[in-house]
Amino acid sequence: MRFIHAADLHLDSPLRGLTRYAGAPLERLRTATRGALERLIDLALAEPVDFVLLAGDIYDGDWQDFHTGLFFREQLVRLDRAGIRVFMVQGNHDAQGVISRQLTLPPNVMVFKSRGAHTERLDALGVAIHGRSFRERAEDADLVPSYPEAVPGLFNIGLLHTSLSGRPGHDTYAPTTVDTLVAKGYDYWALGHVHCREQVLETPRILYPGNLQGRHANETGTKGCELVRVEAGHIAAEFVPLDLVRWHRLTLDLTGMEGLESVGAAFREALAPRLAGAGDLLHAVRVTLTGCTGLYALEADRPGTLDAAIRAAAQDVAAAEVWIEQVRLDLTPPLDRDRIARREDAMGELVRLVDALHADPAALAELAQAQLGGLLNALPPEVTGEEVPRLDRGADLHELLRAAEATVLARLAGAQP
Ligand SMILES: [Mn+2]
Repeated sequence: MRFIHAADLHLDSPLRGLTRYAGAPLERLRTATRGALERLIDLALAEPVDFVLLAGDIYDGDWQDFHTGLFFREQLVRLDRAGIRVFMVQGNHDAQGVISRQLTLPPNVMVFKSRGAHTERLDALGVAIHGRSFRERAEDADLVPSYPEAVPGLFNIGLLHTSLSGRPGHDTYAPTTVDTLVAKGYDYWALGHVHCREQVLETPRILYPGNLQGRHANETGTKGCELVRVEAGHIAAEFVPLDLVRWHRLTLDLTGMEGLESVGAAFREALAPRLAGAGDLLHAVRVTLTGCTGLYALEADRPGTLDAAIRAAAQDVAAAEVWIEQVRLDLTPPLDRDRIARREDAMGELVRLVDALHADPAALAELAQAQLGGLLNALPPEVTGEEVPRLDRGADLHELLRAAEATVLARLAGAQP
């Protein structure tokens, strides 16, 4: 018996904030969630598997129009023609109360109801599948107590969208505990909701496959589904990558580097191991440059220099297609702050002022509001995503202040004989 366990397809998930990057491969990013689903269906047909489990968040939210639903349906029809059944639950993103339009799904597809959990028996395969959908986005109750008891003699699978007892970066929905799941006596808990693949427990198998396709720089690494084989109650599973765009975060320490060539070389060296074995992928990379380097002065003098150096290095990568989503700078200039603070010139005055502001959060907040409040309020919503510093967050203000100091110090240092 073979089946596929996938979750969190988030079909047609909008490209939050990406449109602001000139030269972004928008079409490939936009269609990636669909392409990953096509690959999932290709895999199901090629094996072929006996059935496919989808553990919620098929959709990212209510459809803009019928195209999203029709695309999903079209892929299900391919499985229907091959006699492969699909069992699915709805999660917080595609709960019944969230999706306003309706389509009748092909006869091979079974969507578990939200009214209560129930069981689908596949006696020929010796399988019982238990599941329950979300009625509304905010499902606060533990759904597991409503799940039926395990059917003796069958391989029991629980299909559930849940945050378990909480996962960083994921909202709490249908919370439950590992102990509660284990106590049900099922053989396999096919979970959804957490976008990072995680095997929670080996026996019984409790697993999040992660989402099918990463959607932004917070969803890094290989994405795909779980291909599960069961023989005489024994589980042998493998993770199968299905993503078309793979997100990476690279942090490069430039400490001691003086030339732009060494920055490019360091980038290519750090990226190389991430590119192995995936030739047709687009790699989307967010780069953060850290460390103490004299290159800071070059960047302060000609802003954009380091960003361009990284993009140039990406052009030279022949082994794969690489797109630099963003280059973030978290550099410190090679200056002795303590010594500068004792000086009687403009640099010394600046460092003392900055120290005073770091020590007086109220004054810092007031200054930031006066200098930046109007600007931040005027930014269009596509710019003010999670990445924009928030004036009501002290940590962000200290970060801004450190960056401002570094820029001004670099300029002052550059202006000195
Ligand atoms: Mn999700």
